[in-house]
Amino acid sequence: MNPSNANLFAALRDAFPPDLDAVAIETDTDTGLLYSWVDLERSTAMLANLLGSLGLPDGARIAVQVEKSVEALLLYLATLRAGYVFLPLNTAYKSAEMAYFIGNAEPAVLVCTAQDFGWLSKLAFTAGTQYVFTLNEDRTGSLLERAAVQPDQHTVALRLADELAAIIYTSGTTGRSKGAMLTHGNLLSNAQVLKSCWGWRSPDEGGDVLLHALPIFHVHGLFVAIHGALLSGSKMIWLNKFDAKVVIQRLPEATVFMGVPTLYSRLLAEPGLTRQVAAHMRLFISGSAPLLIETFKTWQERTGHTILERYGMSETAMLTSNPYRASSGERRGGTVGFPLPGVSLRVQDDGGHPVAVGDIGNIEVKGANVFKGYWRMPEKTAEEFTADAYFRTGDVGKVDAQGYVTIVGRSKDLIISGGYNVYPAEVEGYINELPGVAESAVIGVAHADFGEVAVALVVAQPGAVLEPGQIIASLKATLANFKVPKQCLVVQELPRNSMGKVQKNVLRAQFGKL
Ligand code: MLC
Ligand code: AMP
Repeated sequence: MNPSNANLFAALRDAFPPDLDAVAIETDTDTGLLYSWVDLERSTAMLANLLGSLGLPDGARIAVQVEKSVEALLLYLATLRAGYVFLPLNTAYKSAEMAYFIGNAEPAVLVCTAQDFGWLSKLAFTAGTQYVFTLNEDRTGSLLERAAVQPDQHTVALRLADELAAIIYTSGTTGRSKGAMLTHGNLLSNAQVLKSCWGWRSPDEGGDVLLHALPIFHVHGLFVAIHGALLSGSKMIWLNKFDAKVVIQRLPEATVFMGVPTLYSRLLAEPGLTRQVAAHMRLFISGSAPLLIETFKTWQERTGHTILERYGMSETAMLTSNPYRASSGERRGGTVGFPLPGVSLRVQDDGGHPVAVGDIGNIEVKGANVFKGYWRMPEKTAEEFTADAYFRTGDVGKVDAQGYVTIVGRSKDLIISGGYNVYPAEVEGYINELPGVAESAVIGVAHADFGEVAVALVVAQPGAVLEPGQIIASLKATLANFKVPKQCLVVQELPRNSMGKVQKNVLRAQFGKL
């Protein structure tokens, strides 16, 4: 490797194990495909050569909205390798959301499924995208056809640590999504810290096997899980979709599993989850949303394993983690552990002063993992950083005398549903545009499966009659399904404070038990 090359791919490839013919990824499709490390090397070279042949400008964005597949992962790695910027998009996003992302990011290349090619290519070409390729879950499509005729050797593009590797869109508090710009340095530094903190084992240390069941268009499945496995030369068992029964079936072959809390509660609902099937496991990690203490305890009782909970976000990758090694402390349920090495984390009051140990305040962070800013939103970026360069996470929490961090809430109006973020402001914006709607408020309500789900309270315009089922159906046609309120209620008015602001706490108290 060129030591001056800070390209994340170079570091990941450097960690490939000596036996390149060994299995790197095993899928769980009916065909049970095996990909060796040589396959990863050659296929990312071919895809990177394809991207390189297109004459794209430096910093070009490669937007990708495809179903999860190993080939989608290869495309991510090839984008890094070629030095372009990866822009993954949730497959749940519909046309209005996609129009915004494409218009805002102006990707040079879009990769989508053949099924969506018609409408998405029209949208992309109108926005100035030069190339639209297709990639389907069954490995068909123009992307792989075009890559198949490319050479299988490729020199990794030279990148500096502060050059962009990926843009991850996070929904916006004001309804506008913001693209978090993550650099090669952000991602690599975080991956290296997690490799050491979570004790990832290279093949000569006995090896790890990651059972990968998360989507790969967000930080958790794409960065935390995949970088961990690749940086330690570990094999992955690759599931395109989460299915509790299949996860339990494959657990005896795995050593590491990562999930959002919904995955853990769905696994607990399966009688097949026993100590015996989990006996070979080294580590269960949870994050992206609060893990209920009941889930933490029941998991311990059923499997004999203590889930390690960690905390992070799209803008920062991982920030804190419960200890992996007993010598560093116990894994404490209800907490997200200690700040990771290299992360400075502080709790401030609304006036920007530190709170006393154990007191609640706003969590602010600094470190090599913290993103470069929001794509083309310098004012928004400036707002989210303090004068001394700490990033305001929007999470509210406390740090106890031993240093354990607990997240107690959020100052940002955000609902986390099954590990996906739903910004009420965005959903309200869509509801308010529907005929007959005067105004609306979207709140988060506790839910046994998703932890929290969105519920809408809607006020009709004078004389209008609103049909809740119709409102939900209209939203389903335009918005990603996970953002659509699971319930909609028509109310006479919304409670407001003296400033005229809707009092969501009052609504949560009134409707929170729905
Ligand atoms: C699916 N639905 C959801 C939903 N997922 N609704 C609310 N919240 C969700 N998360 C909808 C479906 O569209 C469907 O609607 C209905 O709910 C039932 O769906 P399902 O079949 O039960 O869902 P399933 O496909 O099994 O998906 C559930 C899930 C998935 C939990 C497996 O949501 C998931 O993979 N979540 C993980 C998200 C994740 O990776 N987050 C990490 C973000 S990174 P209908 O109307 O059709 O019935 C991050 C940073 C960090 O946060 O710290 O990690
Ligand atoms: P995202 O923008 O999708 O990356 O979501 C990041 C947000 O998820 C954080 O700001 C937190 O609010 C939340 N989050 C992540 N991990 C945890 C956790 N372990 N406990 C509580 N909240 C979490």
